[in-house]
Parts: sequence; structure tokens; C-alpha cells
Amino acid sequence: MTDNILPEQEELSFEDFKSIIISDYKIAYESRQASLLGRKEVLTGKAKFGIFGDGKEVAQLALAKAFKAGDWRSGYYRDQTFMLAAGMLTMPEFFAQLYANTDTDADPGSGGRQMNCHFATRLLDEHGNWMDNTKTKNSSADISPTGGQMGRLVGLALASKLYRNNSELEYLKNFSVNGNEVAFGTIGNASTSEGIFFESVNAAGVLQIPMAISIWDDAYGISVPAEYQTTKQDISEILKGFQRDEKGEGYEIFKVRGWDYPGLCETYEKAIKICRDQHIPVMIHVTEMTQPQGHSTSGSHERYKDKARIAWEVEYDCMLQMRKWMIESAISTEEELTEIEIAAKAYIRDCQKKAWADFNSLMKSELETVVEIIQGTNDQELIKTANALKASVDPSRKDVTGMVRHAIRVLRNEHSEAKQQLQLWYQEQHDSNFERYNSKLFTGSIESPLNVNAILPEYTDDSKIVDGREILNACFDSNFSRDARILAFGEDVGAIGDVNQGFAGLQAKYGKRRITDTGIREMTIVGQGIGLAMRGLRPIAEIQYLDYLLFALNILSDDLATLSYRTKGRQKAPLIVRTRGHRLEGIWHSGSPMGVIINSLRGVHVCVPRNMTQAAGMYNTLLRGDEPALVIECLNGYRLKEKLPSNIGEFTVELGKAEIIREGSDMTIVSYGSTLRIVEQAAEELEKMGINVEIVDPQTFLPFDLDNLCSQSLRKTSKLLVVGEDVPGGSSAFILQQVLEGQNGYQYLDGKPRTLTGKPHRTPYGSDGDYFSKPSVDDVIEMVYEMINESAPDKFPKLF
Ligand SMILES: Cc1ncc(C[n+]2csc(CCOP(=O)(O)OP(=O)(O)O)c2C)c(N)n1
Ligand SMILES: [Mg+2]
Repeated sequence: MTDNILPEQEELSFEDFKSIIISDYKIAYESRQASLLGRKEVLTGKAKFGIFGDGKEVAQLALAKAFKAGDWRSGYYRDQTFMLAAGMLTMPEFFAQLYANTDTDADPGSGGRQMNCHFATRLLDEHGNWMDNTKTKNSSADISPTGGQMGRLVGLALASKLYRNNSELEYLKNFSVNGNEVAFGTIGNASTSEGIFFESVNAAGVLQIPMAISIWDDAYGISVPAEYQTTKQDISEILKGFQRDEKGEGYEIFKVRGWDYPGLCETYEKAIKICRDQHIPVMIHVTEMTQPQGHSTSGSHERYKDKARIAWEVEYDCMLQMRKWMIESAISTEEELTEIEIAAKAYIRDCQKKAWADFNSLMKSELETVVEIIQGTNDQELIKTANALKASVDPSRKDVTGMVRHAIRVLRNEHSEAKQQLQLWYQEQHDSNFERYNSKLFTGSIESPLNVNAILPEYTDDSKIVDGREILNACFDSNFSRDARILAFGEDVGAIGDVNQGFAGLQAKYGKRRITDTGIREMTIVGQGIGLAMRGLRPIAEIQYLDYLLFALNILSDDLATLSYRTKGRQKAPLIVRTRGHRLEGIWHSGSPMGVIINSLRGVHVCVPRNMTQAAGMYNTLLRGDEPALVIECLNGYRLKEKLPSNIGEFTVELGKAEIIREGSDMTIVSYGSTLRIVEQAAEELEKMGINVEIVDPQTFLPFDLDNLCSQSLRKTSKLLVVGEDVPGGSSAFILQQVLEGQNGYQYLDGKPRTLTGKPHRTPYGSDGDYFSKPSVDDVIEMVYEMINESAPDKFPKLF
């Protein structure tokens, strides 16, 4: 528990004051010792890599004082002192993570998955259900890409504003108390050069949200000094235009030195009060920080800092300065502090030893079992290897498992009990290791969209035939009225209800807080969605066109897709990203880079509805589930006519449920999205030519055809053609892998499977550009015909 909270000023006696500061010093000193010892652990080979918070301790004490239960952190790898001071991390946990201990009691934030000093607190219970996040201090899970934490920060802060101002959300007691929660961001000075930093700063200024950014400025980014990073080498100087003034709303900007403990405490108290009470974003630029051990364990900073800088860093080390100030102000004495320091060193050593012993004993017990079995074999070479491993100080799981797999290979011709035992051991470990290293790509709670029951669309005799966009509009309307947590935002989403009118009229009906425009800022549109979703809301973040999803792909891939995995299921962000693409006009409005998306978004459901009714069914499913998803609507489908189901907000499309949309016996064509209409047209002409194709729409890429409908179809047809608009070897390669390898479809083929894709370049503007670059009806017919010709050349003579 933290004991560094300053009580209200008036009740603070000098003795109280002293003891709080001494306790702060102790926490910071322990943190420093952990950094020093942590580095040694890497250099002696017990841990793989180390990055620590030395040189940044004192400011983080001040930050921790301002951080209350219910607040949020979105930060980076330098924050260990804050995490310790706020009581969100313990020293044993710090070391357990350094050793990659997979025991989730030892490393509750990531179960040994994250590199050291990548922090997270648990937001979910072991079943994936939300806990009461107003009672805990919360840290969203760190990611390594510099600045990547900023997008999510916008959403975490915006949630407070929505909770304060939207009384319909009052029932969500686990997520907010009147929007009083501040979202604290931390970022290194050099990382402020990233685009996402500027995008987030601007977004928060526009939104006026309780977001408090701390910039830890040590004048370097690894070896690169500020003169290469920042105009005028001073980030708060150049951001002065964001300061709120008589011209308008903006930020409160503070600048304070990283070794000035009283100055830091005063600044944080003042800044966070404004931020919390008035929902004004604040920025605290903490300068004159140091990095006593250099950037990380990868190399010494002596390679890139000159002697004068190093000498300055030694003198202005924040711990030394705090110590000096404490003695000069009669808060403590040399003797008292020395005593604290000796005790802190011993405490850290103990924590480290215990954490190592815990980790090592797990490995050793696995090793002992295996060695015993191997000693029961007659193979002297194996016994020698096993004994050597037994004698080693720090065997790894890889060493032990590797030895067993090797032994099974060596003993392949034997029928011994020892071999059977090894096989059994390996099987059991295989399952445990899956759980340790490969599980929780999705949270898999009871609310998973995979558990949402299928409900068919219903139609009556007088069901209206409407434009596709009206189907979506009715679907969103129904869901918005059903669930107050749902909100949608993006470019042109508010006033006009998106460029294709899916949300038309809904802002007028549900208000600007729920359906709103944003600036043109794809990374933070997604980040905003992630942060809101982590705080119990159900955002639909819109990316205007699929082609522009690439601007947000970093955040989608690094943050959203990894969230459940990197926390081993203890955090989730049920964000729905809505976009439209595949086929319209021009190089940037006809993209369908599905391979890029599928390969970078494992951990997100990827849906490719062929029409707006299917899209609506998918939204109905996803909005009742709790996992992230991307839905790509067909850009050329909004004005096509569809029948409006009477249960428009209720019917569901199951994820991973493929559909046969045309039955046939001569060939299986697997396609998705906009090309399905092309394939359907081709099928009509092919039928007249005497060829019957079966068309399978997988509907979702992730997950893909869970019932193996594709290979079942192949059993009947023996021929496979995959049609898609992506580049050659893009989404079509994924489909082939899934169907031929995953579903064992290869065994039914009587010839080469084929793919018909877009050209390797983007699609030129105009109908002719499209015709010569993307699969056309003619292309489909000719390719099917060619494949049929190969097996029946007499009946189907060559066309060309
Ligand atoms: C997107 C991205 N680019 C590069 C890196 C490699 N990298 C890790 S830390 C770092 C420097 C960060 O410097 P700064 O933001 O000042 O933080 P500091 O480490 O100095 O506290 C770099 C370039 C990364 N992690 N992510
Ligand atoms: Mg730096």
C-alpha cells in the first residue's frame, strides 16, 4: 500500500510532513537499487533484457501523490517508481517480470509475457469480467512502440468527460464516479517527435478532457540528443500555443525540474486539481532528468554522452539532489538516510533473491522429473546431457523441453517405459505451455461474441426494399436505443451521419455525446476507441475508408490486437472499428489490403460482410459481445437494394460462420465482400455454358469458416478457385492455407487450386482502370472455364 499521500495541508504537522518525505525517499531509493540490481541480473544472464527507471524517480513520487483510486495511467517503461509509490506494483513483481516468470501470481500484469518495466494492472477478473475500476488505481497495459500509449490515453480521458456529462451512464458504477478520474500519460522527450504525440495533444485540446501528460525529459532518446529530436530542443516551449488563454480553450502547461522534489509536488498538486475539477488537459514538462545507467542494458551511455554531460548527470542525479535538500531543510540527517539506504539495499537484494528462487525452483522441479526419467533409459549420451543440465545453475524451460524432445527422437526405435514417460510428460507440458505462452489471444469471457446465439433475420410480406445504407441506419438506431453505452465517432460521422449516411439523423436523436465528428486523426480515433472501451463503454470508431486504415494500423496492431494477449486476459477493449472499402474509384478509394490486415490483426475479429444486411447482423453480434472487431463494409453497396428485416436490431450473424450462397457441383469458388457480386454474375453466365459453380462466402476472415464449409464443398466439387481483390499472395494465400492445410481440403482436389486476385499495383481511377486491375466478371468466367477445360477439354474447348 502506498503511504506517500499528502494529507490536506491544514492538518499536516512538520513531523507528518517529514515522515512522508522520508518514506518517499525510501521508495525512490529502493527503486534506484532495483534498477542497479536489475541491470546486473541481465549482465549475468539471468534475465534477457533490462530497461529501468533510474534518473526519473523523484518526479514520479510527485505524480503518485496526485494519482487517486479510479485514475488511469497510460505510460511507458520508465515508470517503475510511480508504480511502486502508487502501490500498483510490488518489488517481487518487478523482479518476477524481469525473469519472465509465467506464474500469474508472481507477475499479475502480464504473466511473464511482457518485457520488464512494461506495466499493467488487472481490470478483469479471471473470467474476463470487469472488476470495480473506481476502487483500484488503474494502469492500461504498456506497449513498446514509442508514443504508442498516447492514442489510448485520449480515450481513457474522454471517458471521464462522458461519464460526468451523460446522466444515462450513471448506472455504470464500476467505471466512474462523476467523471472525476484523471488519465495520466507519461512519455519520453524523444518520443514526443512521433506523429501520434502531436495528434493526441491536439485531440485532447479539442476535446477538453482530463488528460495529464508528463514528459520525462532527459535530453536524449537512446543516443540521439534533443537537437535532432525537438525544435528549439524544448517541447513545452514549442507547444506554448496550446496554452489556454483569452483566445480559447487549451492546455495548462507546466515546466519543472526533475530533481526539484518540492517544486514537483507543488506542480503536480496544482496541475491535477485543474485537470480533475475542470476537465482541462494539462502538460507537465519535467526537465533536467538523467539516465545514470544509460538507456537500457544494450549499451553504455558513455558511448554518446560527453564527459561534461556525464559529470552534470552525476551532480544533478535526482536522488542526490533530493537527499541534499532533505538534509539542508532539516527533514532528515545524513545518519538517518544512510540507515534507510542500507536497509533498502538489503531489502531489494532479498526481493531479487526470492524472485529468482521462485522462478528457478519451478524450472528445477521440471528438470528433476525429466532427469529422473532419462536416467531410467539405457542411453549413456542422454544421461550425460541430463546430468550436465542438472548441474547447471539456471536451467530454462527451453533447455528442459528441448532435452525431452531430443530424447524422444533418440529413442524413436525403442519401446521402453522411460520413453513412454517422456512422451507423457511432454504431452502434459505441451498443454501447460500453451496456456503459459499462447493463450488469451482473445479474452474468451462468457460475453465473447462467439457465444452470441444465432438469430435469423425475419421478413414479412410487406417488408420494405430499401437502400443498403438504410439497413445499417435502422440497425444502429435500434442498438443505440437498446444500449446507452454505445457511441460512434469519426470523420463526418456526426452532423451528416457518415459519408454514406449510416448514422444519418442519429446525432439529432441521440445527441452529440453519442454520435460525433472527430478531426482527421486516424491513430487517435482508434486510440480513443480503445480507451473508451477499456472504461466500460461500447465505442464504434469509424475510419472513413479502408485505404486510410493504414494510418491507424500501428495502433490497431500494436495496442488493440495485443491487449488481451499481453495481459493474459486481464484487460480488454471491446472496440468495433467500422470502415468501408474494396471497390469504388481511384487508387485510394478502392483498396482491399486484406492480407495486410489479416496478418497484422490477430487478436481482432475481421468481418467482411457481402452486403449491408450481413453487416447489420455482424454489428448486432459484436455489440452484444466483448471482443474487438473490424467490420469492412462494401463501399459500392450502400445504394444497392436490400429487404429490411423486421428484427433489424436483433438478428445476428455468427462469427466464423461461412455460407454457401450458390450451390453447384463443378467447382468451389471462395470469395468475400464486393467480389462476391462479380462471382455471382459470372456464375449465371457459366451456368448457361454448362458449368455449375458453388460459391462460399466465409463472411469473416478471423475467425475463418469454423465449420469447414469450404472443404466440405471441395469434397463435392474437387476444384478450388479463390477470388479476391487483394494483391496476389495476399488474402488469397490466407484462404488457401486455411482451406487446404487447416481444413485438409487438399485431399479432395483433382488439380491445381487457383487464385484470381487484383494486380500487384493499386487500382487506377475510372471504370476501365478497375476493369483491367481487379477481378472482373469476364476474368472469373475465363478462369473457371480454363480450369474446367483442363479436366474436360473435349466438352469445353480452349477459348484462347
Ligand atoms: C516506434 C518505435 N521506434 C523506435 C523504438 C526504439 N526505441 C526505444 S526507446 C527509444 C528512445 C526513447 O527516448 P525517449 O522517448 O526520450 O525516452 P527515454 O528512454 O529517454 O526515457 C527508441 C528510439 C521504439 N521502441 N518504438
Ligand atoms: Mg529521453
